[in-house]
Amino acid sequence: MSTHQRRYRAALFVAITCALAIWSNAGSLNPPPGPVAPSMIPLDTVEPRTPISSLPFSINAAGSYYVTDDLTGVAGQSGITINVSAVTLDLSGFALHGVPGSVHGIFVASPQININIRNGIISGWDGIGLNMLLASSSSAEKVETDDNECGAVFGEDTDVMYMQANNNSDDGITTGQKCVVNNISTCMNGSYGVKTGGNCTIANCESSMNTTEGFSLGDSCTITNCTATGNGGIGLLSANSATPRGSTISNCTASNNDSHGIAASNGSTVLGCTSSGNGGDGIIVGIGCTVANCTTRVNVGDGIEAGGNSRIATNDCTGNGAGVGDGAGIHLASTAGSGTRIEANNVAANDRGIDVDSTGNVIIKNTAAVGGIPFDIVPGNTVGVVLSAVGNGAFASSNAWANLVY
Ligand SMILES: [Ca+2]
Ligand SMILES: [Ca+2]
Ligand SMILES: [Ca+2]
Repeated sequence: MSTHQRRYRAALFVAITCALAIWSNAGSLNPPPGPVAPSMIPLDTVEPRTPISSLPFSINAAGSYYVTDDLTGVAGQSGITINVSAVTLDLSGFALHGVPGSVHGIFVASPQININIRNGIISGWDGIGLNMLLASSSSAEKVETDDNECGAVFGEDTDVMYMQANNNSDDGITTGQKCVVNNISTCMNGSYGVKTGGNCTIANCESSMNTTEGFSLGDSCTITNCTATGNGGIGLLSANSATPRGSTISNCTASNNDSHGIAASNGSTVLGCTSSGNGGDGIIVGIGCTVANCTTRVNVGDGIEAGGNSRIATNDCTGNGAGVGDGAGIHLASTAGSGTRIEANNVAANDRGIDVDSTGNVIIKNTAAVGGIPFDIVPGNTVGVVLSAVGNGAFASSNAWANLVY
C-alpha cells in the first residue's frame, strides 16, 4: 500500500467514526408521548432585566431596568421614581416625555447609592428632567435633558458623561461635590449652563448662550479644555462659595460673554486660556493667583485684572478696553494690594497697557507696543526701567529687568 493510500484509509476511518458518534448522540425523531409542553426559554432568562413600558413607574428593588418605547408621563407625578440603591436604568434610546403639571422625569426620591442612568432623552417635565440630587456614588451617561425646568441635578461623587442639557427654563446641569463631569454640552438654559460643587473635575465641556454663567464651579475644582460662549453672565466662574479655595483652569476658551470671560477665586491658577470679546474683563482673579500663557483680546474691560500676591506672566493682552469700554491689558486696581509680579507679558492696543494702581508690586521684562498709555504705574512699585525702542530697529540693553516700549 502506498503512503497516499494509507493516508486515504486513515482519513476515511476518522470520518466514519465521527459520523457514527454524531448519529449515536442525536435525539429521537419521534415526539415524546403525551401533550406537547412549552419549550421556549422564559424571557426573564434571556433578558434578566425588568422592562418599563408605561409611566409612572416605581423601582423598589435593586437591579437592571430598561425602557421599551417612548413613554409619556402624567400630571402630578414623576415618570420613574427610584426608591432603592444599586439600580441601572437603560432608556434604550427612547424618550420620557413630560406633560403640563408633571413633576420629574426620573426621580431618586431618597438617599441612595449606585444609581446609573443611560441612553435616552428626558424632555418636557415641569420639574427636573433627571433628578439624582439624593443619589451619590452614581453615574449618568448619554442622556439628553431638554425643555424641562432644570435639565439634570446630581449629588456627590457622581460621574456625568456625554450629556446634553438644552433649553431648560432654569439650570442645565448641576452637581454636588467631588463629581467628574466629562464631555457635556449645555445651551440656552434659563440660568446656569453647568454648576458644580467643590472638588470636581470638569473636562471637554461646552456651555453657550445660557442666561447667567456658562460654568459656575465650587472650590478647588479642576477644569480643562472647556468652552464658554455667549452666556449672559460670566463665561467661567470658579468662586461660587463664601470661603473659596482656588481652582485650576487650563486650556479653556471664553468669548462673547456679557460679563467677564473667566473669573477665578483667590488661590487659583489660570493657564493657557483664551478670553476675548467679553463684556467685562477677559480674566479676573483674586489674591494669590497665577495667570500665565493666556491670550486676552478685545474685551470691554481689562485683559487681565489680578489681586495681590499673584504672578501674571507671559500673557498676550491686546485691544482691551475695546471701543467705548475703558480697560488695561493688565490691571491691578487700587484695592489689589501688594506682592504681585507682572513679568514678560506683551500688551498692545489697549487703553492702557500695564496699569498698576496699587503699591508694592514688581513689574519687569514686559513689552508694550506704542499706543494708548503703555505703562501707567503709580509710585511705590518696583519697576524695571522703561526703555523706548520705538523706531530704533535693533535694540540692545544690558538691563535684564527692563520693560520695553516698541
Ligand atoms: Ca477690571
Ligand atoms: Ca476704550
Ligand atoms: Ca492707573
